[in-house]
Amino acid sequence: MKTRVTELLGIEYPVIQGGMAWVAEHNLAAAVSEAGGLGIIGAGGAPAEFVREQIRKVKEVTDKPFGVNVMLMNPEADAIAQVIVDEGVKVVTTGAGNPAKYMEMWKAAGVKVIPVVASVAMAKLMERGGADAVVAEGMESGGHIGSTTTFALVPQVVDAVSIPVIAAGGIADGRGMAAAFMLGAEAVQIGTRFVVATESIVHENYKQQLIKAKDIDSAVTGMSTGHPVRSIRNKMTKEYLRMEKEGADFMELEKLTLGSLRKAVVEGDVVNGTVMAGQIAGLVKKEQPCKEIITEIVDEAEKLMGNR
Ligand code: TUI
Repeated sequence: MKTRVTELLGIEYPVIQGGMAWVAEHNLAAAVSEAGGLGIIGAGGAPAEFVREQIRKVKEVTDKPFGVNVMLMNPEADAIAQVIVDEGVKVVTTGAGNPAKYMEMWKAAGVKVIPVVASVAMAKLMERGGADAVVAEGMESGGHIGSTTTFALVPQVVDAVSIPVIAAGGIADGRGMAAAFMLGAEAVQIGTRFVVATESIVHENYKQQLIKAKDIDSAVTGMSTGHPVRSIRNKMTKEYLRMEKEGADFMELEKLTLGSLRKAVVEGDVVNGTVMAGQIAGLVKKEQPCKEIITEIVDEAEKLMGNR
């Protein structure tokens, strides 16, 4: 399954792990890279020095390529951008904003830059700015989302840019991967299925919540604040949506979700915490090692695409 993305990144399979805040730490990233995909450390809202330690820990266990995701709303994004250069990280993905101001320093350091985008306009802007590829992420995804579905977004982005496109949002098996390739994608980014990987350090309650989730069990909060976030419906999302309907202001809503992702991922509070997950959670049925997840997905996709 060689594509421009496997060539660009020097990886065996065109499977990239989502840069999920709190979830995508060194154990998961190293396991995905060791399995032949591209593991990603999700910097999320973490301090720059924490990200540096995570990078060093991945390097201790694997020589394979891995990347770092910079969540651009992090107040420490500038410092993290520098840590990436200092530590010789080869691949960066970005989310929740426009990485233009870091492009020059990253390109000068030989870092491959792959912004996550949710629109054609943003994809074109990133290509003009020197991006090596883009992740086109549909609103089926967990976490911070745009408003277009993967099925509509990916082919439109593919037609609009000449750099490789990586599809994300609603992909968790070989059927999804094959479908993404039919739309013109040259790799897939997968989040939700890796959350329940054996190597994922996410609290057991969080994993079970995803494993038992059905197709309609997620909700999108934050539409009114301009920061829509998809997570599994629970007491927190119900309260949030009720407050939004009543016209609560930004600060009031912020209070409800401050530290709430950590609460779910680390403490296992899946009632009051934010259990970010994609709409595809209903397809994710069991915990498996990253190697098994990747092999299963790639084998199934290859069969469907008639490669073997
Ligand atoms: O970034 C993500 N997903 C995320 S980030 C995150 S951490 C967080 N936690 C609570 C509230 C908000 C964030 C959890 N999940 N995906 C990539 C993505 N990027 N989706 C959408 C976008 C995006 C949105 C607007 C990219 C660019 C953009 O442009 C804005 C601009 O500056 O023009």
